[in-house]
Amino acid sequence: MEIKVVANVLKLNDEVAALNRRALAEAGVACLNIMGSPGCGKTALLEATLPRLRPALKIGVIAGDIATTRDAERLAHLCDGVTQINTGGSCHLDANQVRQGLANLDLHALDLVIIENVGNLICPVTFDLGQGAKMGLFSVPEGADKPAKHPRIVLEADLLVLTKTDLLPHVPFDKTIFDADLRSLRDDVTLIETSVVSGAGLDAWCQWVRRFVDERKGVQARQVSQSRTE
Ligand SMILES: Nc1nc2c(ncn2[C@@H]2O[C@H](COP(=O)(O)OP(=O)(O)O)[C@@H](O)[C@H]2O)c(=O)[nH]1
Ligand SMILES: [Mg+2]
Ligand SMILES: [Zn+2]
Repeated sequence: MEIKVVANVLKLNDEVAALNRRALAEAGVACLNIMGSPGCGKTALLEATLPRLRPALKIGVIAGDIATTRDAERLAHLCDGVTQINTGGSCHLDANQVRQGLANLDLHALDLVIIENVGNLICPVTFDLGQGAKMGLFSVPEGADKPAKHPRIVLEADLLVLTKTDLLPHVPFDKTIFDADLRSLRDDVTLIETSVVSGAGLDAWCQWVRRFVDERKGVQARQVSQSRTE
């Protein structure tokens, strides 16, 4: 009985996620769902790179947190629209919350919506939000064993980022173990190593984002024209 209830919740979520995906496709907006533990550097990465990605890309942000509007406040002046979703205790965003967040953004004026998910590496991975790509963050001070302990994000992410590499000389972090665990889970995974302090990897991340937006818009345009001829 328990299992059936959980399955129904996820089924309903998936139906709303499909509506989100369709709304994004019709507006021609790519969407990236960023997941990582609390404090791994999700907002800091956006603060450091949104000014480089704009104005060429018009970017909206949906920030998910249990409480406060602090991330939205940090990002408001750096993007073309921001919505904060307070989950009121829930440890992940669901598709319905994102649907409300999307309704608060002027999608036709955007190229990309970035979702900063609630800081957590467990259930956010299981909730489809309608995104076109998932990105997982690990940070150096969390320790090298986190990919092995959180295999699902490694298996499902379109991009992984290792943040805070400026701290490598200062904290014990066995990069050999980190890399070996990643590769044993997924040989083909793309990993970008970043630091907002040294600036390392920020260009590579921006390049990845630009390419993702281009490719995603191409896929969406084909899907929309195909659905109109059906
Ligand atoms: N040394 C260092 N600290 C960082 C880096 N990125 C973020 N931080 C710090 O880590 C803390 C949490 O960052 P934040 O972006 O709020 O994390 P979030 O909870 O994942 O959004 C803040 O004190 C940041 O200044 C980095 O690349 N290097
Ligand atoms: Mg944040
Ligand atoms: Zn949760």
